[in-house]
Amino acid sequence: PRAACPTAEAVGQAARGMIVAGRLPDRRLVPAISALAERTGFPLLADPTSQLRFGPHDRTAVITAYDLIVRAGRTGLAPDLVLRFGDMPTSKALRLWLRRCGCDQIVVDPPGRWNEPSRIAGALVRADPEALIERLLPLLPQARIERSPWLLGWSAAESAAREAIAAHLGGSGSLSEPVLHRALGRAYGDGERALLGSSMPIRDAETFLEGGSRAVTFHANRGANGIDGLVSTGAGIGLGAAEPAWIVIGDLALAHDIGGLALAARVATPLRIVVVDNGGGGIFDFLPQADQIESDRFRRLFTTPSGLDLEPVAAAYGLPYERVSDEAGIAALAERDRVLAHVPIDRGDNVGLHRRIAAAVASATS
Ligand SMILES: Cc1ncc(C[n+]2csc(CCOP(=O)(O)OP(=O)(O)O)c2C)c(N)n1
Repeated sequence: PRAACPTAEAVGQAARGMIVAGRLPDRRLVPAISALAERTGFPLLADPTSQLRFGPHDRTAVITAYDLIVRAGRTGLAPDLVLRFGDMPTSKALRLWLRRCGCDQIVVDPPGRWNEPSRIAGALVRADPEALIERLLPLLPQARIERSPWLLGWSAAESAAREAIAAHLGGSGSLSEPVLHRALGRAYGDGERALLGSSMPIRDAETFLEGGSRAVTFHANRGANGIDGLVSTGAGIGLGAAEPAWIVIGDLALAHDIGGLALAARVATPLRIVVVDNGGGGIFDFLPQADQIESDRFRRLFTTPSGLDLEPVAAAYGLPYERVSDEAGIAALAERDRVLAHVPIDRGDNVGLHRRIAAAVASATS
């Protein structure tokens, strides 16, 4: 007989199990994790950088709008077991919600990694995730709770949230950051790479990227030095993979690695640099100090816009420049081999728009 496997026991006994997948460096684990979701009937909350949101694999259990769904706080969606792969997803709302729900959490952490900064896991499984899943699958009953009210509840919340977002963004004229990421999600091609910058691209991608059947690989570089070197990193990602790459970054991140444009202009692989020019760091408008400091001072101390004129910057490095102001312009970037796409965004309504969308999702999912 096979040795007992505590993870298989916990998964087999869970009535409301959930898989949470954060950043994984490549697409290697996609078949295994999606097979596990299929076998268990667990909803699969997938950060874009988990690589599970996009691809030809079975995506029926994939939940993309979890940040807004958990903010809405509907009861009945709380799990009794969480099985987590990769980093903790970016969403702070998800992190807090998982902490509050008090359920059992198993974090699968390959040796040499530390993916559990929240310190809420009941168990850390030090194993290669692929090997662990291979071991688990034959021990689990076939689709134990497939099409159960539990999974259907999550799928219904996902559809309702996506519809509420679409209804809200439908009539948008100019490009807002949510609309931009939705459009980018439709433009990324099969086999392409996308590097998502901090602060807002990684967050807005997490909330507004719908899934798709194209195998796109997402990268991010978060943390204390998260906005340094992103142009060079993106150029290196495309070159190393020998695949077309997108770099989606804010105006400040571009300023931090402006010298990287010299490399970006010369790499052999197609490279599309999308600069979300919202006049400095976008996240700060969401923080409490935004209303507590006089606006000029707030701009000088927190948002710190670069003030760069991007057209001559692109010209100086020999990069084709394009100013993009609508969704069709974003779609057209997929045809370009090399471009610095400048997307001016009016930051004035950004926080309000995010809050209205959250409210629309809350009423659609409650
Ligand atoms: C080297 C470095 N400096 C500062 C930070 C803190 N930080 C994270 S996001 C951010 C703002 C980035 O602004 P921008 O590139 O314009 O993107 P946006 O926030 O508008 O999405 C800052 C200052 C960091 N992560 N790395």
